[in-house]
Amino acid sequence: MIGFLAALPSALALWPIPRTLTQGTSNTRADQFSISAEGKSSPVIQNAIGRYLQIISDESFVAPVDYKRGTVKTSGTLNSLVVSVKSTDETLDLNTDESYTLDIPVNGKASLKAQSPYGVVRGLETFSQLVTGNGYSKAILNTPVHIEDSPVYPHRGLSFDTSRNFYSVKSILRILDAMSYNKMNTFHWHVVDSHSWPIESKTYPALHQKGAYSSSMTYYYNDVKRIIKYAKDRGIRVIPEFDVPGHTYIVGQALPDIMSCTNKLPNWDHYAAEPPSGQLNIAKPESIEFTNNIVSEYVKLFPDNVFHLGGDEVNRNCWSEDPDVQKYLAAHPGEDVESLLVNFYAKVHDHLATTGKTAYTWEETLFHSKYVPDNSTILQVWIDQTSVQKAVAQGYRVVSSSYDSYYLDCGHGAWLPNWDGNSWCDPFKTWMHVYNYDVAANITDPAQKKLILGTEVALWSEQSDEHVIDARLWPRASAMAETAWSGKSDVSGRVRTTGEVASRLHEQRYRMVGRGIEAEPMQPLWCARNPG
Ligand code: CP6
Repeated sequence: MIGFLAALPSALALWPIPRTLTQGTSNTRADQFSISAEGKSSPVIQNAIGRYLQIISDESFVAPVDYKRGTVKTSGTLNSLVVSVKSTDETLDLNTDESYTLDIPVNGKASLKAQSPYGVVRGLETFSQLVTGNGYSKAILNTPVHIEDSPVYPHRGLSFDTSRNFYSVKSILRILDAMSYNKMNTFHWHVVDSHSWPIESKTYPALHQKGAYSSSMTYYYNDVKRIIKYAKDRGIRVIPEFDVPGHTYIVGQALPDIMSCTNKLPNWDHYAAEPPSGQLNIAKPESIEFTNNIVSEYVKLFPDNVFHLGGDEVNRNCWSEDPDVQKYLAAHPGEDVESLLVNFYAKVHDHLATTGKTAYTWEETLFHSKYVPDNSTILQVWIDQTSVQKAVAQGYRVVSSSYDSYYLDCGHGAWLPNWDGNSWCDPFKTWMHVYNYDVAANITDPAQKKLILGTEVALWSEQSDEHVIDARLWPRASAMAETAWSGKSDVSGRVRTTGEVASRLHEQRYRMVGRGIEAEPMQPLWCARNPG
């Protein structure tokens, strides 16, 4: 018998909610227990066991208000959690099996069974969320617990921009931690853009030497490897994006000869979506050679088998008004800016294919150009929800970052004028708005549904950096994470409402705060005390 905790609504604490969960009516004391692997193990498993023992023993998540205090009668004690896996293969890709089964009896030995080390990672997160405490003692409520869980979508991502403002490695590792607390598994690293080139290049050192904000604001190879390893231990893939041929102004600092429309002022918006203008000069074979060399370099540094080639928001004026492009077109009748762009995409995608990697690209590559990507290409939709339907209807695999629902970068105003008279910020989205998005809306054909790989929230960084990132991301990204892991509805097919998940997300927000993530509050603390 331990003295704390009033009754909690069942499964209140878990985020994302497991696929199936059955609970009993007893409570189990969990002050001292071991976690160990039985049979096969692997570095990811060992690392995860150590990590979660620490998280649980830190007791960092203390229920925020009195509603958890009181007394609870425990009728048993947890002695151990034994982990077992079918395979120790640590490959992390779209086929990784993240499923797990967790059994916690009223007394004695709990078991966590998974197909892969990453199922263990997910199961340990769930287990850690079940251990609840009041700062003095710990218990698992409503035992015995039986959970069978697996994700609805294999791609549950965060698209993250480190070009507009810099993020320290430490802050990126913190984001990866928070992602793992929400069972997210893909860090799409939009590492470069027009504003800075913060990653070391061994092929063209001038890129980072001239293009990073400073040498301390540079991700050197060792930093990148550290991030990838840290992510892998948490079951998170790191997919890099080298966005071409638009969004490349900064390349001109190192290689001015392969650029078009560099920093046109004052009417930059005639040439680019965002200043400074500048795109690779697609009439020059050197720009394709440059891009292919970049691809060759970074496919080696980033082990993931998917590689993002950008392709978004190109501006045709940048090329049609470029004297080099005009000269080239005058000498090549039958060609035009569009055919040059198609040729560029084709050469770069073909080169990536020779490395054995799968191309990932923004939807414009298909929908806003005449290029027809190979069917193995993964499209990232952002402009239009109907693009998801159109892409799967054409047989493409798709990830949605629908800008209407998932662009989290705008921390304040809507389409209001900026200090310079331009407006650039999309409206602030509440967590409810994020939660309500359904990537599979209006798609009924099962074969087409299967082509939906998942979703990604996007955090563009014009107005974010490491000082604000926690509150900008969390708990809104958690809202997406649940819909991507658990789906929109429960096993009976009933769609979850924001009203019924609010208290659980509130709890998850406090859990993240307890674990060092400065997530934003959703509501007054009072509401947790007066649930209903
Ligand atoms: N940068 C890049 C951006 C955006 C995109 N690509 C963007 C566009 C519109 C809004 C927010 C961000 N800043 N490279 C679009 C994919 Cl509202």
